[in-house]
Amino acid sequence: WGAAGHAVVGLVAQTLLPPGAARLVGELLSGSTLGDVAAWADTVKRKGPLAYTFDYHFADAHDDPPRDCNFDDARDCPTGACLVGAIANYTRQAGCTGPRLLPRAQRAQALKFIVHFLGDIAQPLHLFLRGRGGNDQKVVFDGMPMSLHAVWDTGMQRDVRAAGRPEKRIRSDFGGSKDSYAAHLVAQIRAAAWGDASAWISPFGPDDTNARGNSLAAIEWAVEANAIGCWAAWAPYDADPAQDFGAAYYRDAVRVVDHQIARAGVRLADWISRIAAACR
Ligand code: DCM
Ligand code: DCM
Ligand code: DCM
Ligand code: ZN
Ligand code: ZN
Repeated sequence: WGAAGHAVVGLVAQTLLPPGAARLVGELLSGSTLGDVAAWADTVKRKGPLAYTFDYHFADAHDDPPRDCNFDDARDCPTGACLVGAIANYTRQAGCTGPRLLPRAQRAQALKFIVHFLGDIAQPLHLFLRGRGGNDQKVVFDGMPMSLHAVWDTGMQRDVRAAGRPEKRIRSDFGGSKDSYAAHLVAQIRAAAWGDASAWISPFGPDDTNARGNSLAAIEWAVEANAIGCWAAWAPYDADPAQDFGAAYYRDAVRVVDHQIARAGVRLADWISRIAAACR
């Protein structure tokens, strides 16, 4: 997601945090909210001392979408240098279950990575090798050239960096307000618009990892987002790569964007509340 999508994931989660978890967040972030810090990880991944985190924003399924979609942790993240490994690593750094508590600044930074990566793992195109997650598929969205990846990251929502680009969902339905969009998603969650949201919570928790050190819950989320990307992102792309993606493609895919951002917000609130429970 772009900055707006990440912020909305954070805003949804912040609203759903139980009091103990909200206290931990307030302490570590010095009063900033999950919405404030959600996009930070994208600002440090390209250059500077944290450039090694670039690969942590996605996980390349070596599958063949849309004919055959699957995410296989052993095949697709063997070294842990991808989303499902990064989520385990930063969860450990932020929490209180290790041999000793890490310095506060390191825990705060780890929390900011968690907020971001639980968003990225719900963006279906972050779970595909094909076209580097759709970056190589050059398409048109409401008359503007962009990659298929950018259609999902920003085109369908709103990129605060680029006023001239589409702000489709947030602009056309929420008056340009991320807060209104987040409030709408929270209302949908509470009304069980997608069914019981507690079913989105993995039986695996922050401490559950496999032999590669990858997060078992994150692997479930990766498998799910890859399967969704198969029919929601790739099949309608291949049906007509020359279409304007702001029309029929948008109308179908934006429902999936809502669902995935809502899922990410619910999972993030639960994840942080479980981390906080181990800190008391
Ligand atoms: N992003 C951001 N701030 C930056 C760089 C990127 O908020 N300084 C967000 C908006 C982008 C998204 O990250 O659309 C995806 O990053 P990119 O496509 O540049 O890798
Ligand atoms: N922070 C951020 N984005 C914001 C506000 C704050 O990434 N919009 C980060 C910077 C710090 C942490 O949150 O690491 C706490 O911020 P501060 O100490 O400035 O309140
Ligand atoms: N990306 C991805 N899968 C890849 C490579 C990149 O999902 N295999 C994401 C990371 C950025 C965006 O795509 O958010 C832009 O990547 P790039 O800077 O490589 O064009
Ligand atoms: Zn992206
Ligand atoms: Zn990212």
